[in-house]
Amino acid sequence: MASLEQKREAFRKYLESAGAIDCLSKALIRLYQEEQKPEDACKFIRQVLCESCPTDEQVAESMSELDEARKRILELEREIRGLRLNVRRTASEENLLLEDGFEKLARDESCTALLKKYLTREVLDELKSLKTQSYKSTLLDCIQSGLQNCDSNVGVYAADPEAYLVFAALMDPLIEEYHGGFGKEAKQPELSWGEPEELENPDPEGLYVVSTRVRCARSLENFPFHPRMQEQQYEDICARVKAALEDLPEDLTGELHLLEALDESRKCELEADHFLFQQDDRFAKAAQADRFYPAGRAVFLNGAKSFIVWVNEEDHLRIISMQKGSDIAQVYKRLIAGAESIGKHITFQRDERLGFLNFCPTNIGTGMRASMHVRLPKLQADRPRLESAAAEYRLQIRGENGENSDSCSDVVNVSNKRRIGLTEFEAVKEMVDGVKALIELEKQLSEVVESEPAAEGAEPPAEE
Ligand code: CIR
Repeated sequence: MASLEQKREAFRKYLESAGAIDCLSKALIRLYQEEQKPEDACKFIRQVLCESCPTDEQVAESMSELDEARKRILELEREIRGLRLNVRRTASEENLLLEDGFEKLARDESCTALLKKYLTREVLDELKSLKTQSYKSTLLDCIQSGLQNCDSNVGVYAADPEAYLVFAALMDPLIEEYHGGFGKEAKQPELSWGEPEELENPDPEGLYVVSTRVRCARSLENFPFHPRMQEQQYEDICARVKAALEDLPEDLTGELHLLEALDESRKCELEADHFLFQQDDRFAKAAQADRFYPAGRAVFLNGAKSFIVWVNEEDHLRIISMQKGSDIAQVYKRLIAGAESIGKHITFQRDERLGFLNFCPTNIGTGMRASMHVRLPKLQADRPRLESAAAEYRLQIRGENGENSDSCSDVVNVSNKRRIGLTEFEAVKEMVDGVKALIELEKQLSEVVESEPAAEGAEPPAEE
């Protein structure tokens, strides 16, 4: 085995024969010869050894070129995304898809979508070659979700605000049926919040109602809806909303979280608390609600998490007020304060006849959905009774976890079904009166009224 001495000698020989000693000596001699000894001797030696090493200035210049190149790559990637998503079908491709979709709906006997009911052969022929002037939206842009999903309830989304007028032959009867009567001659009343204190708490003892929520959908003027949105428009909306949220009344102030900047742990936290909107709605996805996602998507939360704003989810804006318990007056007052404050900075899209215009025809007029999570075990066990009571009081019943969720717990989500043809106050009152009636019915069905307060349930989910 070689001794340390022998190993050293072998290494010295290697350095000599490989020219390393010469090279290092030259560098040291150069340093020796320098009259003005450099402050950084190592840097001097490095530069002598590597004659082609870049100077500090050259490195700085390369770094800035790299920065520019990175920016350009991002710009080009953005341009490619835009080009890809903006490829338009030819008229004949569009026609073929409409005809195929129409046939598919006709063949599907289980399909109960309003789209199927109102897209008659005559209506299809009347609308199939029309386009909105503002954004060149077509019939297919509006019905692509319903054609892909035969199990839709409605199946239609407006591709831009003008679509409600251009495709009125389909939209009008569908709106009339969904909202339980809003005929061609009907006109949405002026915005009227009414007096929140006049709303009676339907469960003052806190025995049935777990949580209360009121939301309104709003769109910004001069923007289309998802199918015709561009990446920049999502960002512009978000910037406008951000500026408006900076002027909220003090008790509503909070933080806007951009989805693209949200780190995973914060995202999970918000998701777990149900404050973050979900991206798994296949109906909205098929209507292209995920275009350029996550561009411009954001969630605002006040400190108490009782005032929330969703930006560029299904609608440009969802303004939400919610809390545990059944104090509807307080929840509604907060909603009004938030919506009014945002409305000072943003002009919302509103039509003379149809009121506030939003992506889904179920969310126009007031755009309001007031809801309560109510513990109704007896009624939940007697679905026909629950459903007939819901129809009588113009309510929509959903599962505890929002739309398209079946309720397998005792808690049901009760909301006003119609959003157009009544004032904002009336929409909320419709829900409150309905909840009161359902509680009465539940009491009748129960021999013993449970005495344990229901209000200690989980955080109310921020369903759409
Ligand atoms: C459907 O037709 O079933 C879906 N497009 C959802 C309709 C109503 N809900 C909504 O817009 N949030």
